[in-house]
Amino acid sequence: MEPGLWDRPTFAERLREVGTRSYHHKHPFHVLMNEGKLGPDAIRTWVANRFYYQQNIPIKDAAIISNCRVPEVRRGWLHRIIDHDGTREGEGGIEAWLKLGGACGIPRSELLEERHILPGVRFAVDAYVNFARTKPWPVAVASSLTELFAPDLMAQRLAAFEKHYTWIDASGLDYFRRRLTQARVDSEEGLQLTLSHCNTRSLQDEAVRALSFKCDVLWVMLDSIQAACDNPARSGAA
Ligand code: AHQ
Repeated sequence: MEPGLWDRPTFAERLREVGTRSYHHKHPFHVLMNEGKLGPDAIRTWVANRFYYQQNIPIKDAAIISNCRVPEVRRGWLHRIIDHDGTREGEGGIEAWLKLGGACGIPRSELLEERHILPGVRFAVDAYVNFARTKPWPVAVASSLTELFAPDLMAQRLAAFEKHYTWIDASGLDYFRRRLTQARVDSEEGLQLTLSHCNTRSLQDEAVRALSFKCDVLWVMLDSIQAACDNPARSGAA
């Protein structure tokens, strides 16, 4: 074994430490959301800006596939594009997010025109897509491992929306219900790929840095959204 190379349990622990420390479940905006303390405008600003993230997930995943020369890995990763784009018009996670927008009173056209996207959100999401385009595919896979921490957050969020945000039609929450299980499946798949294909200490270190970078992407998106909610006049996003 290469000197300094972490064994799988140690490598997995190093990755989990990043999320435990830096995942956006701790962000003040999510804390307020899960405590039911956000008003409708704040929820709508979050939904409208997160839509830009959702739209770009399949673009990011296609970038990973385009950089990967292992057919078995490409076959396994392909479902992520279909999960978001569906197999036909009106299906998939992006469509479910449009329905969430509609349930919050955001016209579909406004989401699709990216009418409310904040500069900080656009820059963070574009940085994530460019990261996936330019890094070795196992490192880009590692950046998706923020989803190891998503199921607990999704469960908290779903409970909070059902309890505190009853002005949003419950059918709009289908996306979160779907992610409860999908995030667990996807993150386990991503973890095994990372543990197997980041097979030098240098790639292991890059994978840990990739996960930290992605935690920053998610964190700064919420910083931008919270700042816009605190200063709606200046942001022009509401
Ligand atoms: O809805 C989310 C999603 O589809 C994905 C894909 C994955 C990736 O490839 O980076 N990450 C991710 C996430 C989704 N939802 C976020 C949320 O808080 O609702 C969490 C986010 C993630 O944990 O990376």
